[in-house]
Amino acid sequence: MAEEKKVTAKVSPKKQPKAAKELSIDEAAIETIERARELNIDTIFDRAEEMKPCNIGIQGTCCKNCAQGPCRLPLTPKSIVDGKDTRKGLCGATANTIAARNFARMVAAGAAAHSDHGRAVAETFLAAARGEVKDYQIKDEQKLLEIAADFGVDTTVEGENGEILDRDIQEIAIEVAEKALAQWGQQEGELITAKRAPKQRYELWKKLGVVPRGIDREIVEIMHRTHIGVDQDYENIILQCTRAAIADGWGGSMIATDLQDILFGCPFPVRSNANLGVLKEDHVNIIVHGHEPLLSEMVVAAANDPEMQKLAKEKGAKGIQISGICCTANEVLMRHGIPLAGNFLQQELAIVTGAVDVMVVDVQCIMENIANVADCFHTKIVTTNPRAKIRSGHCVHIEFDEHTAYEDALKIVRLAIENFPNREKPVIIPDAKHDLVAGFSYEAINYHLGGTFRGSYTPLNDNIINGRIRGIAGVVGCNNARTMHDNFHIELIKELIKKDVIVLTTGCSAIACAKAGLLTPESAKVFCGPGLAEVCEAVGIPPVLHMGSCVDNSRILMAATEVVKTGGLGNDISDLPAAGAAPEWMSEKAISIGHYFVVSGVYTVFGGHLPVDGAPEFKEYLFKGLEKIYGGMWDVAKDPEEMAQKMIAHIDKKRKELGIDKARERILFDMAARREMETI
Ligand code: SF4
Ligand code: MSK
Repeated sequence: MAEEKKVTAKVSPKKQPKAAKELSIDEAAIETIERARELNIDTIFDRAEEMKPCNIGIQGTCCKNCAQGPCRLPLTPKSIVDGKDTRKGLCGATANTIAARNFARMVAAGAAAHSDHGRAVAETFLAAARGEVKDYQIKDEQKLLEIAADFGVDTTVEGENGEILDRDIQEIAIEVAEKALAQWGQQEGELITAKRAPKQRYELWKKLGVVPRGIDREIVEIMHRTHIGVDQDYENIILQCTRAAIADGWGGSMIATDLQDILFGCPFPVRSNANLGVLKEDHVNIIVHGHEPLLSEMVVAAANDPEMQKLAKEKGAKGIQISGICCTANEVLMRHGIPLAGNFLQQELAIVTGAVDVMVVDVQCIMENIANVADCFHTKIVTTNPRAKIRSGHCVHIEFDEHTAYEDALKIVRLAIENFPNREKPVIIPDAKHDLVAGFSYEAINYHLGGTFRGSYTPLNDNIINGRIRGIAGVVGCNNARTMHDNFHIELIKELIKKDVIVLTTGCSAIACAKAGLLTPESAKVFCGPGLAEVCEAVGIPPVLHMGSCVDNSRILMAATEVVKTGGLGNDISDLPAAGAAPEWMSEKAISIGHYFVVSGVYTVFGGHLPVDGAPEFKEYLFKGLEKIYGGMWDVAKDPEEMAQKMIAHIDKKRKELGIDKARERILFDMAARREMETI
C-alpha cells in the first residue's frame, strides 16, 4: 500500500487585525471598537482592513463611462514610450482625459449634494415667507435685510407723501426667497452671490468666463461634457469644474447657510460638549445624523414638548437626550448647544453603546451599515428623506414634510420613547466628554473682534499685520477609514496653532477638534504659540473657531472676503497669508469644496492622495497650472507634519509678498528677548 502522502495545505495565516488604539486617537472610539469586536459586530474599521482600495481606481485612471469599458489605465514604467504616454481607452481617451473626467464628476456630485440641500432650504424658506408652513418662521430679520441688499430686493418703500417707510418683512422675505430659488434654474446671466467675492476675484472670474450662469446648469454641463466622446481636453473640463464649484461654494452652499440663519437664527458663541460620553444611560437617546437642519431643528423642538417629556418619564426615562453626528450635529450645536456625539467614523460606534433608541437620518454621509449594527441592538434607524432610504428590515421610514414638520418630528420622538424600554444589551457608554465653545458665524467673529456697536475684522487684520497671528488656516472635512481616525486633523491643527496660525474649522474636522479639547478659550494657553495665545486671551476666543457644517464653508469664504475688504492684506483672497486643508477627506463634496477654495485663490492641501496620480500631466495642471491662473492651487501631503510645513511655508511666502514678514520677525525677537531675560 502506497504510503499516504501527507499534504499540508498552505494556509496563509489570517492577518491579525490592527489593535483599536492603532485605528483612532479618540479614547471613546477605541473603547467602542473593542466592544464591537467583542460582540462580533463588524464596523468600517474592520472592513477597511479587509478590503484594500483598487490600485487603478486610486490613480484616477479607470473609466466606466460607457459599456465598452471599464478601461483601466494604470501608470506603469511601460506607459511612457519615447517620452510619450501611450495609454488609451477603447475610444482613445487618454489617462489625462479619464482622470479629469473622473475628477469633474466628483465635483458635480459634491456640488449637487450641497446645492440640493440648499434648494430644500430655499423651498421651505419660500413656503415660510408665504405663510404656507406653520412650523418655520423668519427668526433673524437683521440677516434677512442684509441678504436682501445682495439680491437687489428693496427693504424700504416710498409713502404717500414721499417719506421712506420700512417695507413689510414678509414681503421682503418672499422676494428674497423667489430670487434665491431662481439661482438654481437660471440659464443665463450670473449667479447673484458670486459678486460677494472680493472685487478683484470677481473680475478675474468674469475675465475667464467662469462666473456660473445658474447652479443646476453648471452641474448638468459637467455630466454632459464627461459623457463618452464630448470634452476631451482636461483644461477645458476643469474650466467647467470651476463654474460648478463656484456655483456650490458661492451659490448653493452660501444660500443654504444664509437662509438657514434667517430661519433658525444666526449662530453666536454657545457652550456644549462632545463625544460619546454625552449619551445618557437613564435618558431616551435620539441621535440626529446627516446634514439638513430642517429636520433636526424640529426634532429638538419636539423633544422639549411637555407631552413628550411626560411620556418619557412614564416609560421610566429621566428625560430625552438629543445629540448629533456629522453635520446635522454641527447645525444644532451652532444654534442650540446640542452636544456632539461624534463624527463620521463614529456613527456605527454610537449604536454599539446600546444606548441609542433612535438614530434619525436625512441625507449624506449615512453609512448603509448602521442598519446592520442597529440590527444587533434595539436601536431603530429612522430615514426621513425621499432621496435617502435604506433597504433594511431594521429601518423605519417616516417621511418628513415641511407642511407637517412638527407632527413628523413628534412621531420620531415618540418612537424613540417607546423604544426606550426595549434595550436588550448592556448599555456601555464611554466616559469621554469634552467642553467646547462653538457658534462662530462670520457675523459672530465680527462682533467678537470689534464689539456690539463697531463690529469689525480690523483687530484680526492688525494682529496679522503686526505678526502676533502668523496667518489663517481653514481646516475642514471628513474622516477617512484609510487613515487613523482624527489623528491627521488634530496633529495638523496643534502644529498650526503652535506656530500662531488661527484655525477656522467646519464639518467632521470641527467635531474632532471638539473631542480633543481645542475648542475652548482655555486651550489657547496650552496649545498656542505666544502671539496667538495673547490674542485669544485678550478677545476671549478659542484658537480654533467652529464655523459650522459642510455648507458653512461658505462662512469661511465670507470671513476671508471680509479680511480682504478690511484692508492692509492685499486686494484678493490669493494675497492673504492663508491656506486650506482637508486632512482626512473622503467625500465627493470635499473635492467640490477643495476646488472652490482653489479657484477662490486659496492654497489647498488634501491629506493622503487625490485620485490623479495616474495622470501626471493633468496632476501637474491641477497642482501648478491653476496657481498661475487663480493664485490658489491643489496639493497633497502624506502626513500632518508635511501638511503643516507646506501650509506654513505658503503663509510665510504671502507675508513676505505683503512686506509684513519683518513685523513677525520683530515679534519673535521680542519673545526670544523676553525668554532670555527670564533666564537671567
Ligand atoms: Fe473606455 Fe472610452 Fe468607454 Fe471610457 S468612454 S469606458 S475610456 S471606451
Ligand atoms: S459630514 S462630508 S464626513 S465633513 Fe458634513 Fe463629515 Fe465629510 Fe460628511
